[in-house]
Amino acid sequence: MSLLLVAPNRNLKTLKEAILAEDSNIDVEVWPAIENKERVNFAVCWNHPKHLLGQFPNLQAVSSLGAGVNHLLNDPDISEEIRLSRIVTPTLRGQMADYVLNAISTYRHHWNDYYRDKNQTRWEQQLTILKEKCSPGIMGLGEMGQATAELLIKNGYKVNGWARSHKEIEGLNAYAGKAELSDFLNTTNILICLLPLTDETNGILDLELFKQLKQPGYLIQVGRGEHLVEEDLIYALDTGTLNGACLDVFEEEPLPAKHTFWNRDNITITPHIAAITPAEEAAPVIVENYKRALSGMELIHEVDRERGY
Ligand code: NDP
Ligand code: OXD
Repeated sequence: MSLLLVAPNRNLKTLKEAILAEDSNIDVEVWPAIENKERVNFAVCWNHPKHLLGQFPNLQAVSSLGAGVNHLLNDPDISEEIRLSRIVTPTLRGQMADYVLNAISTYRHHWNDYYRDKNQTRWEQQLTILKEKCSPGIMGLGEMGQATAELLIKNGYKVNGWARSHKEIEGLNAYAGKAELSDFLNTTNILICLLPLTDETNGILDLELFKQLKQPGYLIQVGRGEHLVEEDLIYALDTGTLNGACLDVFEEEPLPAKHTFWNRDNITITPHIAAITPAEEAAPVIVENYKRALSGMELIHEVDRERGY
C-alpha cells in the first residue's frame, strides 16, 4: 500500500516529510519516480498530468492538494468508484479572507496607481473610495466565501452574499439561487467570485452579469479561470461597466506572456496565490484520509460527485 503525491513544478519534499512525521510507516511515493504502481491506493494531486491516474489499478481515493476539485471531477481517468476529497484548513480560509480584504483596500486607496506614479516621480492625489460607498458581494458562501464574508463584516463593510442555498451569517445580506441573483448584483459594486467550477458556474462572469452590478463595478476573481469570459471583462473595462479587476486565477496558467491582461493598468494579476495550503496543515488531513480510504470510511471533506463540488 502506498500514498502518491503528484504536483508538477511544486517541491513536495516538505509535504512528504510532514506526512512521514505524522506516520513514519506510510510508504510515500512522489511522482514521477514511482517504484510500484500496483501498490498505490491513495493519490494527492494538483495539476496532475493527463492519463496518469488511469495507471494505478488499486487506486481507491484521490485528494486535491487544494480546495478546488474541478481538476479531479473533469478527469475521465478517475472512475466513478474512486472517492474524491479536498483539503480545507483554517489557514487556507484565513489567507483567502485576507487576500480579498487586501484587494478591496488596494482598489479603494488606488495603491496600484501610486506604485506606478512613484516610478515616474509623479505626485497626483486621488480621492479614496469611501468604505460606505463599497458594497462587496461574494458569490459562493462555502469554506472560502464564509470566512471572507466574516472578515469583511468585521472590517466594517456592508456585505452581500449569494449561494445555492440561503445562509444565516450575522451581518450578511444573504441571497440564494438564480431567482435572487439580480437582486444580489444590483446591490453589489465589488464582486468577489468564490464559486466552485461546475457546469452551472462555467462562464458565469460575463458582460450581462457585470452590467447588473451597481456601477461602476470592480471584480475580484479568486475562483477558477473558467468562471470568467475573458473578452467580456475587457469590454466591460473599456466601456466603464467595470472600473478594474483583481485576478488570481486564469483559464490558462501560467498566464501566457502575450495575454492582453498583462498590458492593462486596471487589471491586477497575482499568480494563483490567494490561498495555498501549508504542508504542515495538509499532512494530518492527508494521513487521516489515507487511513479512512483504506478502511472504507467517509473521508474528511469528501466531494459530492452529484453536486459537482
Ligand atoms: P465550497 O464548495 O466550500 O463552497 C462553494 C459555494 O458555492 C457554496 O456556498 C455553494 O452553495 C456555492 N455554489 C455552488 N454552485 C452554485 C451555483 N450554481 N449558484 C450559486 N452558488 C453556488 O468551495 P470553497 O469555498 O472551498 O472554494 C470556492 C472556490 O475558491 C473554488 O472555485 C476553489 O477552487 C477556489 N479556491 C481558490 C483558491 C485560490 O488560491 N485562488 C484557493 C482555494 C479555493 P451552497 O452553500 O448552497 O452549496
Ligand atoms: C485551491 C486553489 O483550490 O489553490 O486550493 O485554487
